[in-house]
Amino acid sequence: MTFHFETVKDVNFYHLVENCDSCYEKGSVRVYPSGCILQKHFKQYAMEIKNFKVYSDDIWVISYPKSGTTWTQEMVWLIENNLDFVTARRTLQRDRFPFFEVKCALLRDQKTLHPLQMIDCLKRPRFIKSHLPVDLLPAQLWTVKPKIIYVVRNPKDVAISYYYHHRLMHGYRGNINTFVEIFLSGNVAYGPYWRHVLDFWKLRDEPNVLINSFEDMKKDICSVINKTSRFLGRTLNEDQVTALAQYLSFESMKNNSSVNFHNTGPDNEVIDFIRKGEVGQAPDELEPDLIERFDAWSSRHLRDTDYHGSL
Ligand code: PPS
Repeated sequence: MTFHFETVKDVNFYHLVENCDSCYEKGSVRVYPSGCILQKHFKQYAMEIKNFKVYSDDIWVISYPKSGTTWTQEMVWLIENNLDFVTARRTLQRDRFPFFEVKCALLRDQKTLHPLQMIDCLKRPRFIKSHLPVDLLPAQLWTVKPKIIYVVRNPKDVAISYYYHHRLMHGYRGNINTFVEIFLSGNVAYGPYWRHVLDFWKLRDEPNVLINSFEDMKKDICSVINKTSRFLGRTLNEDQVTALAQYLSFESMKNNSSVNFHNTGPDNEVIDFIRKGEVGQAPDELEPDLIERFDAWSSRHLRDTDYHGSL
């Protein structure tokens, strides 16, 4: 596998550089083949990530950003840790289930000796979150074959959630319609949505891959808990499933400081990380014309595919 790095020069990407306080910088790179957009220091870690040592008892939760990652991580961690709700509430999720590439691709942290070392040295079994697309992930994921749970969410809700995330985390000063246009062009962090999702969709029959959807979790969390437990080789009784479903409810997660936090956006609005958690937010958030173009964009990308996940 060889990577090709291209400096992102698009005007709408520069809109994000100028209107965000973090995450976007001049010199950010688009990494091919998938076109994933990451900060320029990713170049020095791309091969190390590709060669990163994977263990068969690792558990990876992978997604395009804002697809229900945190929700899935909490479900998976609790299934694997005998429903230890006390430790889950007491310990920040990012310490129990760290974000693999965050310091290699997004934040620069001078204090860290080596950004992958912390992940490398995690107590096993390791719980690892990533938003990297298939082509940038460690190659051993496909030879050692640890359990991977990929979560998808319909792209309009992803784009809307990503907009609020940019206000919360990066002080984004632009408006939602502008942001969604940039999302459609693939010029946001992590790049093109459909490439990310479809590359994983092709792997859905791999025995070590489970694809869940945000929409199924909303509709029937107990079924998703059962399906995920079976995939992980665990059995939960009915009372345990009910208790976990309660812990994973939107209200409960919103009131849980190991996963939720809030910040003030650029217009002094208070934004929670666990913000709204709904399916089908587009009619309240986007202009009808943009929704139409969004749907046409999805149809174009899904032509000649057998995708029947979140739409
Ligand atoms: S991140 O930053 O990429 O890791 O974000 P991610 O965790 O993937 O997605 C955040 C969105 O998931 C929603 N969420 C939930 N919805 C319903 N129920 C529960 N329990 C829940 N937990 C997280 C969260 O609110 C974000 O979606 P939006 O639409 O912004 O509310």
